[in-house]
Amino acid sequence: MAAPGPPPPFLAEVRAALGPHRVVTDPARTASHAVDWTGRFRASPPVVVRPATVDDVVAVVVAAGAHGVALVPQGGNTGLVGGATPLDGEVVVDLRPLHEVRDVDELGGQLTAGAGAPIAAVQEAARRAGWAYGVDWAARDTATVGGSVGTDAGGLRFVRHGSTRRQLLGVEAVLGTGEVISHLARVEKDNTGYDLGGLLCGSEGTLGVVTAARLRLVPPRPDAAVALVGFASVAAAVDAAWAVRRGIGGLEAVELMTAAGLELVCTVRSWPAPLPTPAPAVLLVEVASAADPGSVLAEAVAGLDGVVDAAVATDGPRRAGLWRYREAHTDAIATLGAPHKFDVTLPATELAGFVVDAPGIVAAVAPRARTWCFGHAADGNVHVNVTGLAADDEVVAEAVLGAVAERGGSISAEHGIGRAKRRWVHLARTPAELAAMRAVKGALDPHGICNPGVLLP
Ligand code: 2HG
Ligand code: ZN
Repeated sequence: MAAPGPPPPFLAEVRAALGPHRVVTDPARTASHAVDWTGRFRASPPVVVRPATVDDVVAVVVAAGAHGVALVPQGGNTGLVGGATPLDGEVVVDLRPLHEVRDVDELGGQLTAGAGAPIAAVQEAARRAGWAYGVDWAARDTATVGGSVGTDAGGLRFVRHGSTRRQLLGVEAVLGTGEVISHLARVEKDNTGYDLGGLLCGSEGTLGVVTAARLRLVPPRPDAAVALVGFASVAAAVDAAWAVRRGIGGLEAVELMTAAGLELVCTVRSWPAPLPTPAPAVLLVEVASAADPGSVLAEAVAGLDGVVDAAVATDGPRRAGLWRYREAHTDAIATLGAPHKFDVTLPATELAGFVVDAPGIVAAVAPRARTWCFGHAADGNVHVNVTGLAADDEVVAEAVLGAVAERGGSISAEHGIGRAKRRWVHLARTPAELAAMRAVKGALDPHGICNPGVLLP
């Protein structure tokens, strides 16, 4: 049965404040907001509000508090854990109209981006100012700053720059109370009290609606080299990721792929195999050192154990040509049906064993499912994707997340908890930690209207 929609007085108040065209109820126009990127989480077409200003967001939150209407903030809707899907009849707050990138500080390397700005727009604004933005992933053209802050997105360059939280100098947000906190100051070093931006980062919309972020930029590194390195075993590739992390200065990325994933990508895209010699696992390594990164990389690869083949690219198009094998994984896997996604992190000593064991852990409880492992090897973060499961299957999550916890890992590296992993949060946080989170939520979202279906069990 479809969840009931928001009460008419709420709609009337929001229409009066935002203008009627900013409250969309036509199912033909709202259906795309009802399903997450994977297609696994599907709701009835929701009511979608499209605030154009921070005051609009305040009006929505205040009306929601008064009428007990739950809200789900949404940006590019590229999330992978059902964290922005209105499964319980929540009103979707579409933040894409707030997409302005402004107040670029060319000298200090900072800018302010509206929650609806795509990551690629931030990267482009940074480039025009002579800087770069340190967070990047394949969905960059669609994924937004608000979603990146909401999930504390990590991405492909975490090993170099850390996750979104590390880029965040402050946020502007409408808390669940309806109050606006705005810290978009231009200073970089500032330890005045609680880090409210850091707290909202990764809170998945459960404390308020982030409307803008002040972001730190990083020096550009146009001279880079990328290597694809084939290894004789998955364990050798993972071990090499740690050796690379310790041994190479100027490391930008270390990405793990397996033979199965690469074969799927090549089949779906009709691409040739990336390396002439077949290898059970391949690492993509990017280096951007000041002098001659190609030589630095070639020398480092020559010193690694278990290498069966390697290709190094230094010019932009060939580097992009190697990267596309990694970036195409998510889309290629999606062609097999809605995947279940587990973005887990393992301690360094456990990563290789876990990646080797993962297909067996899945097969033991779901013999017909297929398991795809890839990810950010030098962060200890592997993406375990499982296809061929019913949307509501929980047996595989229980097995995979349980195995991760047993090995001292975390069940959420960068996609957030959302709906998909909510039942298993206790594997990664103690009762005292969860109680502290609930206390924070109670203070900042006293009416319980901010994305109540996610994160906290
Ligand atoms: C990536 O690293 C993203 O490409 C998506 O985090 C991972 O599709 C996935 O599971
Ligand atoms: Zn990732």
